[in-house]
Amino acid sequence: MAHELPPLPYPKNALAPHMSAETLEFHHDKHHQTYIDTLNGLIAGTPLENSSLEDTIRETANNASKTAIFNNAAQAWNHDFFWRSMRPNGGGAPSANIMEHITKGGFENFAKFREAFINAAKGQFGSGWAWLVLEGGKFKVTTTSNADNPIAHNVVPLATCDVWEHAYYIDYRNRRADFVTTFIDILINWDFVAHNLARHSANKAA
Ligand code: MN3
Repeated sequence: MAHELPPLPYPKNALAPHMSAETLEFHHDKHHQTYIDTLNGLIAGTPLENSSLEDTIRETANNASKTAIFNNAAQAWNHDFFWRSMRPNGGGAPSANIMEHITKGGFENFAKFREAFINAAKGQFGSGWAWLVLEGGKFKVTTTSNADNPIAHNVVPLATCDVWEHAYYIDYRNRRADFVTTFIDILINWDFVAHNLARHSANKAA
């Protein structure tokens, strides 16, 4: 079964003006679609043809002969996760449960966490992703380069912000700092973070 482009979880104009319909048209319909199409071409007729994206990522990570498959599978997965990491009227203060995880993760308060996320996203040199992850049971802010993602490192992703230039160039030009600040203040979907946290806890208990 070939992979298919998952639809956006909201209409294309739902995040405007913070992320325009034009950005989503290019980023979802063209960039994300291309990763899916390229991946399907690379795995056609191979044993990976029927694997989930997550399994494909785990099976091809750190395998130099499978770099192209890894890159396209990880980018396909990362983008779907990124769309769901945002929502219309997102941002704001997270729930008490998430706040507790933030302070347990060693962040003094929400402002310090916010600053750490913005600095990490700003500091990722070149293309990549900024992540909120659960590592060793604790919230942590990390970045990855190019297509790399936490799944390849057995870390639990909770939310991500795409910091490839194509994610912000139409709306913010070169101003990555403004884009990532908008992401954490206005776009992030804290319910999705809570959902990923609950899913991880349920898996661990099972
Ligand atoms: Mn992208």
